[in-house]
Amino acid sequence: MKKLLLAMLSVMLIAVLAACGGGEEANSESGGSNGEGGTVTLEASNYTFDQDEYRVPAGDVTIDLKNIEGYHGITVEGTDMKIDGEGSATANLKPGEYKIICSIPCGEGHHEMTAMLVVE
Ligand SMILES: [Cu+2]
Repeated sequence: MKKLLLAMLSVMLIAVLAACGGGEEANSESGGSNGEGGTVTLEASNYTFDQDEYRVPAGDVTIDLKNIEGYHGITVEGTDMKIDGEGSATANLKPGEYKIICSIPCGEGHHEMTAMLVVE
């Protein structure tokens, strides 16, 4: 009788351990900096970006920059993302608001060339 009880206990213990392991896996997939991320496309012209605000899920965020008019680049404050002219950059971003600024002195409206990257 005692042996049966012991066997039942150990089966329960294994079940509990397995459940815990599964939970941890799920957490590491959905949590922190390993979110889905995404790509945003910025179109730069003299002297503005095509949107004031770009929204993207947290994780590996890629920015594609296109120059529609003039020659512009971007830096994203608080990250090491930097693009001169056309191209793309990727960084792992946590939720927050990041200011995008034109990195190339492109003309008289240069200082107004800002936009917001909202990472959710
Ligand atoms: Cu510019």
